[in-house]
Amino acid sequence: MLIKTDHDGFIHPVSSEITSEKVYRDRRALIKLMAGGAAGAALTGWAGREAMAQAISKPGKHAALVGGKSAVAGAVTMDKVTEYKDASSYNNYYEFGTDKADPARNAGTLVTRPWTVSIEGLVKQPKTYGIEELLKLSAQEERIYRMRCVEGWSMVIPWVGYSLAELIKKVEPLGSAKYVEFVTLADPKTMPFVGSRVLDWPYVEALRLDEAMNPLTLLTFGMYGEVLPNQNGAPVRLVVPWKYGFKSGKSIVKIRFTDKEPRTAWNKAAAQEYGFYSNVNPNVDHPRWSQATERRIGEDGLFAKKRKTLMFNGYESQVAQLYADMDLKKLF
Ligand SMILES: Nc1nc2c(c(=O)[nH]1)N[C@H]1C(S)=C(S)[C@@H](COP(=O)(O)O)O[C@H]1N2
Ligand SMILES: [Mo]
Repeated sequence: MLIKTDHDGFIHPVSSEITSEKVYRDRRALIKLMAGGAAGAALTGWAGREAMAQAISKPGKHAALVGGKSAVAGAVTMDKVTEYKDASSYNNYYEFGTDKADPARNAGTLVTRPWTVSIEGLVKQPKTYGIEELLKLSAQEERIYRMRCVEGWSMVIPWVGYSLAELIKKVEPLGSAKYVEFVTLADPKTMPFVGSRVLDWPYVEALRLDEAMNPLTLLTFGMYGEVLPNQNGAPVRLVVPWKYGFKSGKSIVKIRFTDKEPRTAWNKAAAQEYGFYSNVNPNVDHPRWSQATERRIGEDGLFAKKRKTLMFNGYESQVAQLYADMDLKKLF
Protein backbone atom coordinates (compact mmCIF):
# COMPACT_ATOMS: atom_id res chain seq x y z
CA MET A 1 0.00 0.00 0.00
CA LEU A 2 1.19 3.50 -0.77
CA ILE A 3 0.50 6.34 1.56
CA LYS A 4 0.27 9.89 0.33
CA THR A 5 0.61 12.58 2.89
CA ASP A 6 -0.83 16.05 2.48
CA HIS A 7 2.18 17.03 0.41
CA ASP A 8 1.82 15.70 -3.13
CA GLY A 9 4.13 12.95 -4.10
CA PHE A 10 5.49 11.97 -0.74
CA ILE A 11 5.31 8.26 -1.23
CA HIS A 12 6.94 5.55 0.75
CA PRO A 13 6.19 2.04 -0.42
CA VAL A 14 6.97 0.42 2.91
CA SER A 15 4.36 2.51 4.65
CA SER A 16 2.60 -0.40 6.29
CA GLU A 17 5.79 -1.03 8.21
CA ILE A 18 6.90 2.53 8.68
CA THR A 19 6.07 3.66 12.12
CA SER A 20 4.12 6.85 12.11
CA GLU A 21 5.03 9.67 14.38
CA LYS A 22 1.97 8.90 16.48
CA VAL A 23 3.03 5.31 16.96
CA TYR A 24 6.47 6.51 18.03
CA ARG A 25 4.85 8.77 20.56
CA ASP A 26 2.66 5.93 21.79
CA ARG A 27 5.69 3.69 22.13
CA ARG A 28 7.53 6.32 24.06
CA ALA A 29 4.50 6.74 26.29
CA LEU A 30 4.46 2.99 26.81
CA ILE A 31 8.11 2.90 27.79
CA LYS A 32 7.55 5.65 30.29
CA LEU A 33 4.58 3.77 31.69
CA MET A 34 6.56 0.58 31.99
CA ALA A 35 9.49 2.35 33.54
CA GLY A 36 7.03 3.83 35.96
CA GLY A 37 6.53 0.42 37.53
CA ALA A 38 2.85 0.37 38.38
CA ALA A 39 1.72 -0.02 34.80
CA GLY A 40 4.78 -2.14 34.07
CA ALA A 41 3.59 -4.78 36.48
CA ALA A 42 0.39 -5.14 34.49
CA LEU A 43 2.26 -5.54 31.21
CA THR A 44 3.58 -9.00 31.85
CA GLY A 45 3.72 -12.04 29.64
CA TRP A 46 3.16 -11.80 25.93
CA ALA A 47 1.66 -8.32 25.97
CA GLY A 48 4.57 -6.94 27.93
CA ARG A 49 7.20 -8.55 25.76
CA GLU A 50 5.43 -7.44 22.63
CA ALA A 51 5.19 -3.89 23.94
CA MET A 52 8.88 -3.91 24.80
CA ALA A 53 9.84 -5.37 21.44
CA GLN A 54 7.76 -2.70 19.73
CA ALA A 55 9.27 -0.01 21.86
CA ILE A 56 12.82 -0.84 20.87
CA SER A 57 14.02 -0.43 17.31
CA LYS A 58 14.57 -4.05 16.51
CA PRO A 59 17.29 -4.65 13.93
CA GLY A 60 15.45 -7.69 12.64
CA LYS A 61 12.26 -5.89 11.88
CA HIS A 62 13.80 -2.73 10.56
CA ALA A 63 16.54 -4.51 8.67
CA ALA A 64 13.78 -6.12 6.65
CA LEU A 65 12.04 -2.81 6.29
CA VAL A 66 15.18 -0.98 5.29
CA GLY A 67 16.04 -3.91 3.07
CA GLY A 68 13.22 -3.47 0.58
CA LYS A 69 15.62 -3.67 -2.30
CA SER A 70 19.01 -3.08 -0.81
CA ALA A 71 19.66 -3.60 2.86
CA VAL A 72 21.92 -1.01 4.44
CA ALA A 73 23.81 -2.83 7.13
CA GLY A 74 24.12 -0.85 10.30
CA ALA A 75 21.61 1.79 9.27
CA VAL A 76 19.55 0.82 12.27
CA THR A 77 20.45 1.31 15.88
CA MET A 78 19.28 -0.32 19.09
CA ASP A 79 19.23 3.12 20.68
CA LYS A 80 15.93 4.67 21.67
CA VAL A 81 14.48 6.93 19.04
CA THR A 82 14.52 10.57 20.10
CA GLU A 83 11.13 12.13 20.79
CA TYR A 84 9.69 13.81 17.71
CA LYS A 85 9.15 17.01 19.65
CA ASP A 86 12.87 17.19 20.53
CA ALA A 87 14.06 16.31 17.03
CA SER A 88 11.84 19.01 15.55
CA SER A 89 12.39 21.78 18.09
CA TYR A 90 16.07 21.64 19.10
CA ASN A 91 18.45 21.98 16.20
CA ASN A 92 20.55 24.22 13.98
CA TYR A 93 19.35 25.99 10.86
CA TYR A 94 21.27 29.26 10.95
CA GLU A 95 19.27 30.81 8.13
CA PHE A 96 16.52 31.08 10.75
CA GLY A 97 18.64 32.10 13.73
CA THR A 98 21.46 30.73 15.86
CA ASP A 99 19.51 29.67 18.93
CA LYS A 100 18.49 25.97 19.05
CA ALA A 101 14.84 27.01 19.34
CA ASP A 102 14.98 29.49 16.44
CA PRO A 103 14.48 27.07 13.52
CA ALA A 104 11.22 25.68 14.90
CA ARG A 105 10.11 29.19 15.82
CA ASN A 106 11.03 30.91 12.54
CA ALA A 107 11.08 28.39 9.69
CA GLY A 108 7.35 28.66 9.07
CA THR A 109 8.17 31.24 6.41
CA LEU A 110 10.15 28.77 4.28
CA VAL A 111 8.33 28.12 0.99
CA THR A 112 8.88 24.52 -0.10
CA ARG A 113 6.70 24.42 -3.25
CA PRO A 114 7.46 24.86 -6.05
CA TRP A 115 11.02 23.59 -5.51
CA THR A 116 13.73 22.46 -7.87
CA VAL A 117 17.13 20.85 -7.42
CA SER A 118 19.56 21.38 -10.26
CA ILE A 119 22.28 18.86 -11.00
CA GLU A 120 25.30 20.59 -12.48
CA GLY A 121 28.99 20.27 -13.22
CA LEU A 122 30.88 17.14 -14.22
CA VAL A 123 27.98 14.84 -15.15
CA LYS A 124 26.73 13.36 -18.42
CA GLN A 125 23.11 14.12 -17.55
CA PRO A 126 22.79 17.57 -15.98
CA LYS A 127 19.18 18.31 -15.18
CA THR A 128 16.89 20.42 -13.06
CA TYR A 129 14.59 18.12 -11.13
CA GLY A 130 11.25 19.28 -9.83
CA ILE A 131 10.80 18.12 -6.25
CA GLU A 132 7.94 15.77 -7.20
CA GLU A 133 10.11 13.99 -9.73
CA LEU A 134 12.97 13.76 -7.27
CA LEU A 135 10.68 12.25 -4.63
CA LYS A 136 9.74 9.45 -6.99
CA LEU A 137 13.16 8.79 -8.46
CA SER A 138 13.67 5.79 -6.18
CA ALA A 139 11.81 3.89 -3.48
CA GLN A 140 11.93 5.63 -0.14
CA GLU A 141 12.90 3.75 2.98
CA GLU A 142 13.01 4.50 6.68
CA ARG A 143 16.49 4.58 8.21
CA ILE A 144 17.09 5.10 11.89
CA TYR A 145 20.37 6.98 12.21
CA ARG A 146 22.36 8.33 15.12
CA MET A 147 23.10 12.01 14.58
CA ARG A 148 25.98 13.80 16.33
CA CYS A 149 26.27 17.58 16.32
CA VAL A 150 29.77 19.04 16.53
CA GLU A 151 28.58 20.96 19.60
CA GLY A 152 28.34 17.76 21.63
CA TRP A 153 24.70 16.68 21.52
CA SER A 154 23.17 13.75 19.69
CA MET A 155 19.83 12.29 18.67
CA VAL A 156 18.45 9.14 17.03
CA ILE A 157 16.14 9.96 14.16
CA PRO A 158 14.08 7.81 11.79
CA TRP A 159 14.66 9.51 8.45
CA VAL A 160 12.81 8.72 5.23
CA GLY A 161 14.46 8.89 1.84
CA TYR A 162 16.71 6.94 -0.51
CA SER A 163 20.45 6.61 -0.93
CA LEU A 164 21.93 9.60 -2.72
CA ALA A 165 23.79 7.02 -4.83
CA GLU A 166 20.50 6.33 -6.68
CA LEU A 167 20.40 9.90 -7.95
CA ILE A 168 24.13 9.99 -8.66
CA LYS A 169 23.90 6.88 -10.85
CA LYS A 170 21.08 8.48 -12.84
CA VAL A 171 23.05 11.63 -13.65
CA GLU A 172 26.24 9.72 -14.56
CA PRO A 173 29.27 11.54 -13.15
CA LEU A 174 32.19 11.97 -15.55
CA GLY A 175 35.47 10.24 -14.75
CA SER A 176 36.87 13.62 -13.73
CA ALA A 177 34.24 14.16 -11.00
CA LYS A 178 35.82 13.72 -7.56
CA TYR A 179 33.60 15.79 -5.25
CA VAL A 180 29.94 16.66 -4.83
CA GLU A 181 28.90 20.09 -3.61
CA PHE A 182 25.50 20.75 -2.02
CA VAL A 183 24.19 24.28 -2.24
CA THR A 184 21.22 25.13 -0.06
CA LEU A 185 18.59 27.85 -0.34
CA ALA A 186 19.58 31.39 0.66
CA ASP A 187 16.47 33.52 0.32
CA PRO A 188 16.62 36.75 2.33
CA LYS A 189 12.87 37.24 1.86
CA THR A 190 11.92 34.10 3.76
CA MET A 191 15.07 33.41 5.81
CA PRO A 192 15.58 36.18 8.36
CA PHE A 193 19.26 35.43 9.16
CA VAL A 194 20.56 35.16 5.61
CA GLY A 195 21.45 38.83 5.93
CA SER A 196 23.62 38.15 8.99
CA ARG A 197 27.37 37.71 8.94
CA VAL A 198 27.65 34.44 10.87
CA LEU A 199 28.25 32.55 7.64
CA ASP A 200 28.95 33.25 4.00
CA TRP A 201 25.59 32.38 2.41
CA PRO A 202 24.42 30.20 0.81
CA TYR A 203 25.22 27.40 3.24
CA VAL A 204 27.36 25.03 1.18
CA GLU A 205 28.51 21.56 2.09
CA ALA A 206 30.38 18.90 0.13
CA LEU A 207 31.49 15.29 0.14
CA ARG A 208 34.07 13.30 -1.75
CA LEU A 209 32.31 11.34 -4.51
CA ASP A 210 32.91 7.99 -2.79
CA GLU A 211 31.41 9.35 0.45
CA ALA A 212 28.41 10.62 -1.48
CA MET A 213 28.04 7.18 -3.11
CA ASN A 214 28.18 5.31 0.20
CA PRO A 215 24.74 3.74 0.73
CA LEU A 216 24.43 5.32 4.17
CA THR A 217 24.32 8.80 2.63
CA LEU A 218 20.61 9.53 2.50
CA LEU A 219 18.76 11.99 0.29
CA THR A 220 16.07 12.75 2.81
CA PHE A 221 12.47 13.88 2.38
CA GLY A 222 10.87 12.87 5.65
CA MET A 223 11.25 11.87 9.27
CA TYR A 224 9.08 9.87 11.65
CA GLY A 225 7.04 8.73 8.66
CA GLU A 226 6.05 12.31 7.81
CA VAL A 227 7.34 14.96 5.41
CA LEU A 228 10.25 16.93 6.87
CA PRO A 229 9.22 19.84 9.04
CA ASN A 230 10.66 23.08 7.62
CA GLN A 231 13.12 23.40 10.51
CA ASN A 232 14.60 19.99 9.67
CA GLY A 233 15.39 20.95 6.09
CA ALA A 234 12.25 20.62 3.99
CA PRO A 235 11.66 19.71 1.28
CA VAL A 236 14.94 17.84 0.72
CA ARG A 237 18.16 17.57 2.70
CA LEU A 238 21.13 15.31 3.10
CA VAL A 239 21.82 13.03 6.05
CA VAL A 240 25.40 11.79 6.48
CA PRO A 241 25.29 9.95 9.81
CA TRP A 242 29.03 9.30 10.34
CA LYS A 243 29.90 13.00 10.08
CA TYR A 244 29.13 15.92 12.36
CA GLY A 245 25.65 17.32 11.80
CA PHE A 246 26.74 20.39 9.87
CA LYS A 247 27.78 18.21 6.90
CA SER A 248 24.07 17.35 6.44
CA GLY A 249 22.88 20.41 4.50
CA LYS A 250 19.22 21.39 4.63
CA SER A 251 16.85 22.59 1.90
CA ILE A 252 19.13 21.74 -1.02
CA VAL A 253 18.67 23.55 -4.34
CA LYS A 254 21.81 22.55 -6.25
CA ILE A 255 24.07 19.50 -6.43
CA ARG A 256 27.29 20.16 -8.33
CA PHE A 257 29.98 17.65 -9.33
CA THR A 258 33.53 19.02 -9.29
CA ASP A 259 37.14 17.92 -9.69
CA LYS A 260 38.42 20.13 -6.85
CA GLU A 261 37.55 20.02 -3.17
CA PRO A 262 34.79 22.62 -2.74
CA ARG A 263 35.00 25.30 -0.05
CA THR A 264 32.27 24.77 2.50
CA ALA A 265 30.44 27.31 4.64
CA TRP A 266 31.87 26.20 8.00
CA ASN A 267 35.35 25.68 6.61
CA LYS A 268 35.30 29.23 5.24
CA ALA A 269 34.06 30.57 8.59
CA ALA A 270 36.73 28.80 10.72
CA ALA A 271 39.07 26.44 8.84
CA GLN A 272 41.07 25.47 11.95
CA GLU A 273 37.85 24.31 13.66
CA TYR A 274 35.87 22.71 10.84
CA GLY A 275 37.76 20.56 8.37
CA PHE A 276 36.45 19.27 5.07
CA TYR A 277 35.94 15.70 6.33
CA SER A 278 34.45 16.35 9.77
CA ASN A 279 34.04 12.66 10.49
CA VAL A 280 32.77 12.04 13.99
CA ASN A 281 35.98 11.22 15.86
CA PRO A 282 36.26 11.02 19.65
CA ASN A 283 40.08 11.08 19.34
CA VAL A 284 40.28 14.46 17.63
CA ASP A 285 39.17 17.33 19.82
CA HIS A 286 37.62 20.47 18.48
CA PRO A 287 40.20 23.21 19.25
CA ARG A 288 37.86 24.61 21.91
CA TRP A 289 36.33 21.45 23.40
CA SER A 290 36.62 17.67 23.65
CA GLN A 291 34.70 15.42 21.29
CA ALA A 292 35.07 12.31 23.46
CA THR A 293 31.55 12.33 24.88
CA GLU A 294 28.08 13.52 23.94
CA ARG A 295 24.78 14.39 25.54
CA ARG A 296 21.82 12.46 24.08
CA ILE A 297 18.88 14.81 23.76
CA GLY A 298 16.01 13.51 25.87
CA GLU A 299 18.37 11.93 28.38
CA ASP A 300 19.70 15.17 29.72
CA GLY A 301 18.36 15.09 33.24
CA LEU A 302 20.53 16.36 36.04
CA PHE A 303 22.05 12.92 36.66
CA ALA A 304 22.15 11.63 33.10
CA LYS A 305 25.58 10.28 32.25
CA LYS A 306 27.22 11.50 29.10
CA ARG A 307 27.70 8.88 26.41
CA LYS A 308 31.03 8.03 24.87
CA THR A 309 31.15 9.24 21.30
CA LEU A 310 31.85 6.40 18.88
CA MET A 311 34.36 6.46 16.02
CA PHE A 312 32.51 7.47 12.86
CA ASN A 313 29.48 7.84 15.13
CA GLY A 314 29.21 4.04 15.30
CA TYR A 315 29.26 3.49 11.53
CA GLU A 316 32.91 2.43 11.41
CA SER A 317 32.29 -0.94 9.76
CA GLN A 318 30.52 0.77 6.87
CA VAL A 319 32.78 3.74 6.26
CA ALA A 320 36.26 3.20 7.73
CA GLN A 321 37.53 1.83 4.42
CA LEU A 322 36.88 5.20 2.78
CA TYR A 323 39.69 6.65 4.91
CA ALA A 324 42.06 3.69 5.04
CA ASP A 325 45.21 5.60 4.06
CA MET A 326 44.41 8.93 5.65
CA ASP A 327 45.75 10.61 8.77
CA LEU A 328 42.45 11.58 10.38
CA LYS A 329 44.19 13.92 12.82
CA LYS A 330 45.46 16.02 9.93
CA LEU A 331 42.46 15.55 7.66
CA PHE A 332 39.83 16.16 10.35
N1 LIG B 1 21.19 24.89 5.42
C1 LIG B 1 21.62 24.52 6.64
N2 LIG B 1 21.80 23.21 6.88
C2 LIG B 1 22.22 22.79 8.11
C3 LIG B 1 22.51 23.74 9.13
C4 LIG B 1 22.32 25.12 8.83
O1 LIG B 1 22.56 26.00 9.68
N3 LIG B 1 21.87 25.46 7.59
N4 LIG B 1 22.96 23.29 10.37
C5 LIG B 1 23.60 21.96 10.41
C6 LIG B 1 23.87 21.48 11.75
S1 LIG B 1 25.15 22.20 12.60
C7 LIG B 1 23.19 20.42 12.29
S2 LIG B 1 23.65 19.75 13.81
C8 LIG B 1 22.00 19.85 11.63
C9 LIG B 1 20.86 19.93 12.65
O2 LIG B 1 19.59 19.69 12.15
P1 LIG B 1 18.84 18.28 12.24
O3 LIG B 1 18.67 17.97 13.69
O4 LIG B 1 17.55 18.46 11.54
O5 LIG B 1 19.73 17.27 11.55
O6 LIG B 1 21.67 20.52 10.43
C10 LIG B 1 22.79 20.92 9.63
N5 LIG B 1 22.37 21.46 8.35
MO1 LIG C 1 25.67 20.77 14.33
